[in-house]
Amino acid sequence: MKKVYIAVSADILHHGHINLIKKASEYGDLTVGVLTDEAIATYKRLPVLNYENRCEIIKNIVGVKEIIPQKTLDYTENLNQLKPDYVFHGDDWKEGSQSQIRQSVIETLKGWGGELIEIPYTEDVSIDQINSIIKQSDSIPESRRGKLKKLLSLKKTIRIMEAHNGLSALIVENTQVQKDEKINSFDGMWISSLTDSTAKGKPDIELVDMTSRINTINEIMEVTTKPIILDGDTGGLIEHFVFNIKTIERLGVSAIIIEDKIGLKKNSLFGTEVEQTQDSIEHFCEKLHAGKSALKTDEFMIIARIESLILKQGMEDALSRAKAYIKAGADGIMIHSREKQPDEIFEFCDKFREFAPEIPLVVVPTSYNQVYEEELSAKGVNIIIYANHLIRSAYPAMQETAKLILENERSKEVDDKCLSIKEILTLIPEE
Ligand code: SPV
Ligand code: MG
Repeated sequence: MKKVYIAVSADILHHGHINLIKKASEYGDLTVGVLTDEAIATYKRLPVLNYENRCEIIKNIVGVKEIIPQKTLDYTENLNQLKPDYVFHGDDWKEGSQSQIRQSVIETLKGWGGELIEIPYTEDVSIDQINSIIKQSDSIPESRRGKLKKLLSLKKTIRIMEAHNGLSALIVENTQVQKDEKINSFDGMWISSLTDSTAKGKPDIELVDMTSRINTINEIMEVTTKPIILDGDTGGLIEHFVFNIKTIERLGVSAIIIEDKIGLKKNSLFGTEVEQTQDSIEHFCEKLHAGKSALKTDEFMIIARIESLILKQGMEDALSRAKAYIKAGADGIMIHSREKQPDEIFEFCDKFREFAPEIPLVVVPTSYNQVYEEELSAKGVNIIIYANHLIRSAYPAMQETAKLILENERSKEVDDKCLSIKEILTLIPEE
């Protein structure tokens, strides 16, 4: 009997899958690789059904002989293990984001003379329509709030990008690139105080008030589904924080990060060039504890941000604060640095993991940006935030366009720097 292999996520199952299974099983004993929750989360939204449920469905379909987990989008590991005579897939992956994965399947099969058989994609399946229905329910606060915790349970390290309005959030939501045998995308959004303030032409000194921040959150929430982490600055007065946190939680935000500074807050990347005061451990712990007590769900996370390295207070101070903040109820720790080298961040990570093996650890590699995500991940970092890059890249592009128009006294010269009129008109679909 020949061996046949297909891989499916089976989160949305339709007659196209049944057709594929039927055809594949006619060629021999069919093994189905079911993509794990983690594998699905690396390239699209979190699965609606978990791995066990999806396996239960697949193994009861006529023609399926065996199921095995497929841990990545890439087939290589399973193919090398099984050495199937045939792999079946719909012909829809010849182009687009999965074409590299297809290529590696073809190469791997060559190792033992296996063959890839592609059957015509079942045209009348409107996956887009099904996805858009899921997307609508995915964006409501109740389904959105818990997504960050869920992602953290599935992936060792997640990648977050700043968004400061609906349009930048759509870029975070939808941008994907194919990289080797993976599809890279962002896992969620950071609503930065710096970029939210800058977009409004205001300095990053807690001047943009909570009502305005909530408007930004709502604008972003309305058009996206990925989890949101709010930069909560210092969290403000404890008496105000306990109210604000309930509002933020109710909106469907997944986490707030508050920093241990007090008084007039300035951006951390100024470091000690400007006057900034670190909060006392006792007072900040009181804030964390009060915040945690005010929450209504266990989905929402309060992450404590330590400014000791920014303010040159030393590693020991940073570590003892981390211990105290965890004890006060923090669901995670963010450690910030403005050094050009990652050494102090790496040292913190190593020492932190000695006493907090499970607590989510967040970093913002803006100044030490030569470091790859994989290196941070190996140091035990769970959340990597790109805190300001969309607005920082948009500004020079807009300024250049403005200058070119002034220089030329017409706009023809900026044509190739702009979306065409057709593109801008259709960028945001009407439904
Ligand atoms: C922000 O994005 O507003 C932050 C991160 O707080 S940083 O600008 O690096 O302080
Ligand atoms: Mg900030």
